[in-house]
Amino acid sequence: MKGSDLDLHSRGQARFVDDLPEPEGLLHAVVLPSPVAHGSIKRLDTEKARHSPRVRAVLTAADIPGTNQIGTLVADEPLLAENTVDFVGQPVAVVLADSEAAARAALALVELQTEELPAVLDPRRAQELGELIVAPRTFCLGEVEDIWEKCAVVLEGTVESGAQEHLYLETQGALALPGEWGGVRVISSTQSPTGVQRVIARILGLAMHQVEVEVTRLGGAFGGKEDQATAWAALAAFGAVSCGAAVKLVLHRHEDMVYTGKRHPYSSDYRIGVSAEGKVLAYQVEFYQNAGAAADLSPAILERTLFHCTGSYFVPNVRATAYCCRTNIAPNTAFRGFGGPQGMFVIEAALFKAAAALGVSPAELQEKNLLKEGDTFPYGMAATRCSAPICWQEAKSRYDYESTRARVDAFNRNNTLHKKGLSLMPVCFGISFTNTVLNQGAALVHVYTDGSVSVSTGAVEMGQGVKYKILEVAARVFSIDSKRVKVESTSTLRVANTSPTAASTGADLNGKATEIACQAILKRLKEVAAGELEKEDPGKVEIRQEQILYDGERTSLSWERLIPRVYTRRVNLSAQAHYATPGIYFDKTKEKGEPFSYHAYGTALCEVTVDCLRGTYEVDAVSVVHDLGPSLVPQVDLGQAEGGIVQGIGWLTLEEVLYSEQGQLTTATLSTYKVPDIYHTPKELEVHFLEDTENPLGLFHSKAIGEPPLMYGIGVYYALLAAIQAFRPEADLPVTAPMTPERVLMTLYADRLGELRGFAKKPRSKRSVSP
Ligand code: LUZ
Ligand code: MOS
Repeated sequence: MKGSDLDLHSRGQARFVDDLPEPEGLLHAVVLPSPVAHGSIKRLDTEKARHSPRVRAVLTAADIPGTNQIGTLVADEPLLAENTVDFVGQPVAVVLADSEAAARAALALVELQTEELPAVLDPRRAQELGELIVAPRTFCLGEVEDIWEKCAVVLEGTVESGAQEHLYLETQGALALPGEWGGVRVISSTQSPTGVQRVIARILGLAMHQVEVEVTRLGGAFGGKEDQATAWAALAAFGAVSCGAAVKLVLHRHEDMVYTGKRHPYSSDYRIGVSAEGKVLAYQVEFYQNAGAAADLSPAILERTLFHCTGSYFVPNVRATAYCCRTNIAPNTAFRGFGGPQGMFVIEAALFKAAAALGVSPAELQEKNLLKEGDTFPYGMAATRCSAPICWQEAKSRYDYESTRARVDAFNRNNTLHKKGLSLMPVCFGISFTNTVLNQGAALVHVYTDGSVSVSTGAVEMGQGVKYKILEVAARVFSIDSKRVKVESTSTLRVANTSPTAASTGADLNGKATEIACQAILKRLKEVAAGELEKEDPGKVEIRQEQILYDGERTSLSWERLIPRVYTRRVNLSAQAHYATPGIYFDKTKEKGEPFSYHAYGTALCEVTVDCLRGTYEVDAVSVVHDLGPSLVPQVDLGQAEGGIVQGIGWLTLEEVLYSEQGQLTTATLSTYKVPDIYHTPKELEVHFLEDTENPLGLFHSKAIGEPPLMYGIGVYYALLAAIQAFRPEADLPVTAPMTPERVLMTLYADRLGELRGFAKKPRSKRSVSP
């Protein structure tokens, strides 16, 4: 797309926080991290560091002028540690110097003594100890207890899913510039400008109007900057106001990996009951979420797990309980899917196991229980415009499921050292913030006298392309060339009270607000045009491709000629608009409501080949049918779908986050943490957007795309499990992710590990535990 951010990226001209021209007198901030997972602070002496060359200040909690609190949902997280440290990497002090090297050199001079306290890393252990961040939540539908004995098969199992590092290309960072009257302007790499603004105001004891936060673009976020960009921006602002100088704080990759939270690991127990005909009659599940040392967004993420605990299926009797477990690792946070993937992963395990017990394929069981129009979710909402069955059938026919099945089965009969696995993975994902209040967006649109258009919204561009959707909205409403439109940076001065750009809602909420603002201006343009043309009825004026029509006939007016006339007549060429998603609500006392505006649906067919001698594997194909409605910008939607799929595959296959027993992250480098590269993307990756569908609740009838495709990656996990099952048909395979080649190998030979030298018998090695 010419003239787009992509153009700037490929030329290296896109500016991120660390690329901004450095202001005069800039100070560099570096953070002193807690070296231990849990301890009480016995001594914190900054004297020597303060007197280190070129150091301007060393700030600790004691220097904070306002309230030392950054918690968004629960007030349980200090910006700088106060009496205890609760995870390795927790910020304890910040050093400000006129060079980064000087600041780093001074770090070693800060004297920090802690007395170690017992660290808990395992969420189940935390739950036993009563270390819950919020009270457990339970979603119920029907009554599971009466049902078990009516089932032909009742199975129980445990499922483990791992953490995931966001690995945005641009690490966390901010540049803070002190302003007049004690205020501050901050350029932050955040998904949540208002969240950053609110916390800075609190930390510094300022009114929010004293704090401006601006975001041009982020080099990726994936949820990692929904809540966790805040601390770094607040530290920079704190430094800037304390020293009266510009302050830059940008984390190094290694620091970013250690200091910031990740996707939550979950440990879960399920019980599933299925009739002889293959209908799931009851499902019970307990989720133990490893929240880390502070709430961050964990309670909301926990809630989204419950909302997605039955995946794309209708289950008449459900009891799902979730525990938000406090542990001594960095607070885990939002990550594309926001707990939904963890919930869906478990029901797929239950179906996989139940299918084996019934002697049918998982696909047969999945299909029999697939959501259809009018089915009720455990939270009481009914599935409407439910395209789950259409996507499922379309995926099966478009990608020749039956013949692929036959080919895979034949391959497995004819090969002993290679096995193929096939899976179908339906996705159903609720669109809206589950916290109803966040479902609002706003826009500010200006038309300049030369006919160019400036659009500001609450949406943050993080590489996902929301900017092109908003640009398209303005161009469509005005019917002008998109080259006339510019989508501006996101600033709390231009658009206030923004929700984070998250929950796949950025384009829906802010695009709708843009549409409303443009419509308001358009109405005025039509009135002026009618006047200029000496016609009666502004309703008969139309703009089509920059030409002004009256009653369908071309007139002498064009966009370029009309706009200056509007100005001359002293009519407002600007509009501000607000959009709030209608109809949604949720009653937490009953755990029932209609929390989502709509659901996104689709199905993936996944095929893998496992080398059963080595444990290595290839993802042969991921072929998707996805219901998107009419796409607003197809390249953007395809980019989101492909990226999400590969990221989902990475979560459950390659990406393994490990901590030592002392709570040190042992996978804090790119040599120990593997993300998918081009060689690990599926050899064939096809995404077909369902045609002829409409979503009256979405932006120009389209559907949100940011998160749902990630969950197709779950299908690759179960394809791998199917391949292993083909090698060991009798085994009861553990469901533990990520399914790294190492784990594949261990699972292939789990019954013979004693014979194989070099492998520990215990599935968890001594040095590393995965919480
Ligand atoms: N953030 C949030 C999210 O605050 N609430 C949500 O429901 C959500 N869902 C997905 C991603 N981020
Ligand atoms: Mo998010 S997981 O920031 O939509």
